[in-house]
Amino acid sequence: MLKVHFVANTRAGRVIWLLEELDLEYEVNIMPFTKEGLKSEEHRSRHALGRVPVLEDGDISIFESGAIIDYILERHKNGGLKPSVDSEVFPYYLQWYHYCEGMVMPPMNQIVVQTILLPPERRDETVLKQAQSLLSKSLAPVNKNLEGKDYLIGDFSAADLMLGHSCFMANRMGCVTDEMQNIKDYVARIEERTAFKTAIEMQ
Ligand SMILES: N[C@@H](CCC(=O)N[C@@H](CS)C(=O)NCC(=O)O)C(=O)O
Repeated sequence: MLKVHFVANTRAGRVIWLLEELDLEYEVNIMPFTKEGLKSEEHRSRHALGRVPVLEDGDISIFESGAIIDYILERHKNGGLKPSVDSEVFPYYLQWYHYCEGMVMPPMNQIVVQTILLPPERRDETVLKQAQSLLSKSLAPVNKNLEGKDYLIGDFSAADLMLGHSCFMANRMGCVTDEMQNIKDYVARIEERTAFKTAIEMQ
């Protein structure tokens, strides 16, 4: 049975969302977002940095949400939620899938560090402003791409599990401005999905 090591309100929600979309059976180890949970010897043996998500499948234990999602699609769902290699949207599927961790999440991480994780006396307003500006710039092409489309490549795909989840998080953090109406509509569409609701409500 697939087992997901999970913390609420993190990227681990992407994996639960996928498993729910595919209607696959899984177990969840819900951990608190605390040093005791994430940085325990037990969890560091699964992920040296003490992070989530981690997926176990029999003897296999892997981390990185993008790798986990692709692994599940290939090994457990025969490439479902992913266009075929010869499809005309395949290159754009890959592009948006990787744009998430490559371009959108680095400034998002910095914003979380500067507004939530660091104690107030160690926060840096300049670093925060730079990260907010970079996040806005990174989201602008996503907003443009969504013009006239329900999802990133038209039909719902695993690229939405990655980048759609980040858009949801960015919107919740107040980082999606009114000019990015396509992203706001996209997030509203995602929030209507039953599988997404299950993942986001898991505590
Ligand atoms: N690129 C990794 C990022 C993993 C990551 O940083 N996860 C965060 C939660 S969203 C975490 O576990 N943070 C705990 C910490 O920083 O101590 C992925 O996509 O899985």
